[in-house]
Amino acid sequence: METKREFFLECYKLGIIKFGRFTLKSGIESPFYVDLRPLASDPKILKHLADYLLEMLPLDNFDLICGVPYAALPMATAMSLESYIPLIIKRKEAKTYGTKKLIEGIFKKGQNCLLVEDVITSGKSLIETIAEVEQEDLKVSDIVVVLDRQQGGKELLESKGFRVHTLFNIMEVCEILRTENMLDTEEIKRITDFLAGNKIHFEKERKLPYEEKLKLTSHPSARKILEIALKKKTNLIASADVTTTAELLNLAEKVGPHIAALKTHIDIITDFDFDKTILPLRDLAEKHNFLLMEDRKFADIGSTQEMQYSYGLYKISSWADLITSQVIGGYRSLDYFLNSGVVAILSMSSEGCLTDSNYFQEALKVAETHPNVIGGVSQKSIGKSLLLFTPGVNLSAKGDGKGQQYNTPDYVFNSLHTDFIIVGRGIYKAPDTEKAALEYKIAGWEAYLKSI
Ligand code: BMP
Repeated sequence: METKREFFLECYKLGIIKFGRFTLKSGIESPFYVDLRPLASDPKILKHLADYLLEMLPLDNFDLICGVPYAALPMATAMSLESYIPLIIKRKEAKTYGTKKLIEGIFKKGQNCLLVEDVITSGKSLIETIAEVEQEDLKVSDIVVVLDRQQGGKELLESKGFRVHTLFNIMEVCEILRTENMLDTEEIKRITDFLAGNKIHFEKERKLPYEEKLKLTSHPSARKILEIALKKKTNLIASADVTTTAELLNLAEKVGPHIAALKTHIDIITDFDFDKTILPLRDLAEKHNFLLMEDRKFADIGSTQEMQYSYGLYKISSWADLITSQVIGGYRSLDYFLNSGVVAILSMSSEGCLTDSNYFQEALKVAETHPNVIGGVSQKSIGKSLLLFTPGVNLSAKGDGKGQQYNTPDYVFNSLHTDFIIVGRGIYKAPDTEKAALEYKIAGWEAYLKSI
């Protein structure tokens, strides 16, 4: 392939950028006008463009490609053909008949979709597109753009946690044209002045630091976990998905110094014995200052949940600082969880799970209003008043071959405004569990500090 500069000059010959005085859609007068649609009419250029765009991207991260209509549709198609990443098509308006679908093609909930855009200006149309794609329960982490007009759109999207990859920006192409004597310095000055006065200004939405979250909650369990996070500088919850008491206690002892809570599935312990399992576990929690979170995922009517919570072998209410519960039984089904902070399951990390956007919104309403609920488990961001617990976090794996889908700590803190990460196999399956816990603790804390 030719160099990027040579490639730009080839593209420029197709008349994609014009200099002069142009009135934009917004009514503003601009000294340049960009229209990348002609690129699609030259197959060789379109193919090279697809290659240049693909070259910049971490391709393993994407399950799907989608172009923002219309100019980026041929670009996304060409990228799909070159990379074999399946294409989906976003309509500009939903059909008013038949399926009323906004996104066409074959896709599954939870898949990560790369967005392709021709030109980015304010970033507002991309934000709308992202919302529509997310509405279908797809994820967006990366956007690739051919030309950045350098008016703040890229920065706006980055402030919201998206990775924005751009092939060219306007000042860079002006410089290429100047050295080719195709643009004079006076014109470049007009462009620089225009850009200086036409940047969009935005407030970066801030993730609330733990100190501020503490001010928003009076629930003792929420306060405890926030205080531990601040004291131990950790937002890590280790998931102890092990099947014997010995393994559970061994793991708790090793990871204890690095975690804010240990999450149990107590019903998978084959040799469970209250005195031999729970009493030493509570001692370890005391010794290393972490909470116990029982991931029971209650999902019944209130009266049954009340019994499941306090009776049977496990007597969860007597030892769990936090419990997880579905909210499928409705608001009142949560009334009996009086000794532990409830973490409501709002959406799940597994492929094809049924917690669609409507379920999520309804579940969130219950969680936000019920006094026993301190937070939610979710792969999406939630309001500031609740604590967000995000499982499906792994520093190296993308999935587990059984439907689990992983994100990195950086992604979940930046994009979702997570408060606590939940890590299972990344720690307990590691050759050195203590070292792995420390690694996740550091990665989680650094990602948190970057996000506030
Ligand atoms: P791992 O990091 O090994 O994939 O473990 C994740 C843990 O979080 C498991 O205990 C699982 O039950 C739990 N979990 C999850 O993975 N996704 C959800 O949506 C909710 C969960 O509680």
